[in-house]
Amino acid sequence: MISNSHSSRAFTEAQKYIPGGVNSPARSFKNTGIDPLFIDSAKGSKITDIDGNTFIDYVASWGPAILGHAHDEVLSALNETMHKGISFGAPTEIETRIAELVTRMVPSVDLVRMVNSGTEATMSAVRLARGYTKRNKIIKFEGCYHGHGDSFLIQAGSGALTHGNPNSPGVTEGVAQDTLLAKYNEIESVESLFREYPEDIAGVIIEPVTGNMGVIVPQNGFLEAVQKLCAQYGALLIFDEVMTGFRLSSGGAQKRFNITPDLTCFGKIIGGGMPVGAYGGKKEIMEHLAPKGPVYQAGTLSGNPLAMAVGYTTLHLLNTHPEWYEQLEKSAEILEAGIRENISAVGIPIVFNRVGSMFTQFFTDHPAVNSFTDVSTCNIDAYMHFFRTSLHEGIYYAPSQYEAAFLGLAHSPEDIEKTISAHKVALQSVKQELYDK
Ligand code: KE4
Repeated sequence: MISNSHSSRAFTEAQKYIPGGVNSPARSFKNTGIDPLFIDSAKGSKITDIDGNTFIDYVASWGPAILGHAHDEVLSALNETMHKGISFGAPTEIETRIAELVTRMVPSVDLVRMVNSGTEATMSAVRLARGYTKRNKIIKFEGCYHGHGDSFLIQAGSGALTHGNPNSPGVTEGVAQDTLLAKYNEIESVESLFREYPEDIAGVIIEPVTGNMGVIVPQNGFLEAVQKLCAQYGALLIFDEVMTGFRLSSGGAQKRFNITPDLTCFGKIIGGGMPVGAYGGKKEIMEHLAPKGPVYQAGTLSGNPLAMAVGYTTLHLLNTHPEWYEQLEKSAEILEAGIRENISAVGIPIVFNRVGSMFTQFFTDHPAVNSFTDVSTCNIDAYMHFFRTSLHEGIYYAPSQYEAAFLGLAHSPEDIEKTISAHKVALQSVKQELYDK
């Protein structure tokens, strides 16, 4: 076990003032058997906790840190901007620059509105879809997570799934009745909802590659079939690219899969780690937003200049270095090959899913993991033992089986080599503790 006395003390202190001692349940390390690590600093691919333990980081702030932590050019952009003031509550030109860049990187986006989180982006996109179509219902998929907006906390993934409350108390019947549930990679489940509610569905919101029940890859033609149903019934296709945006390519999953949604939600990378979300899409739809149109959405700190400076610099670097996505792909292929070699060498049942630089190791003897039902076959004890042993070996994965791991541009060949050897040690420990007994 790692030495974590300072984190434990800090956790005890935090719980006096913060519910559960954390400002987001996903970081609570619940069910891991250890107290959450309190972080002191991070640079590049490494993160260091207040006990002085340094880890190779695959959480990457849950996705934003694709450039690596505390990137020098990002820090200098922040430093330059902050001396001019922090927030004005008035438009600034950096907001226009990042908006223009987003429309260039993601061609399906004619207009984009900045908000402060992925949740705000998805909540607002759904309100816009309802206002534009004058319909009430939305379709989401079991196990997908779109933030903590009431409409989404129905069979939600990520922390809601990890902590066993996929249907959160506090969400009223009135709201829940307008959220219809489909099954990821099962197009029949979408078809039957459209047949049941042919004129009531405002939109279908989907993670084009899921990350919040672990990484699940859309199977042959699934996304295209969803898009076709949306067009057929007059519903909007909303891609939640909070996690996949600017990660799976410079234009996100929609560029990788060559699919054009009506609306796209962003978060994480678009802010480079600062609190930024955004949603955008066709001009004809987006112009229904206030002050241009009647659908209201607002925010004191939306487009905050510091956040925009960090987000713009992050996107600008990614956009001017397309070769970096090839580098990410190559690194991820090397990591995958090492992990798969360990899995067969150690001989415990694991399904490894990866798209680009996001991946999940599902501790299940199921032959494949392509659905929420498949995910439910995972051995959580095995994952948690893997997680704890990996920490001991200096590797920081998500404290949940239902999350993605993220490779970044700062992960060096040496980091990957160390990750593969640590991975083997962790698998051997899992085998010894949970399979050989
Ligand atoms: P935020 O409100 O947390 O910025 O974004 C919500 C959100 C929306 N859509 C997708 C696809 C997401 O993955 C998220 C947030 N992801 C989780 C991790 N899987 C955030 C971690 C947390 O809740 O602390």
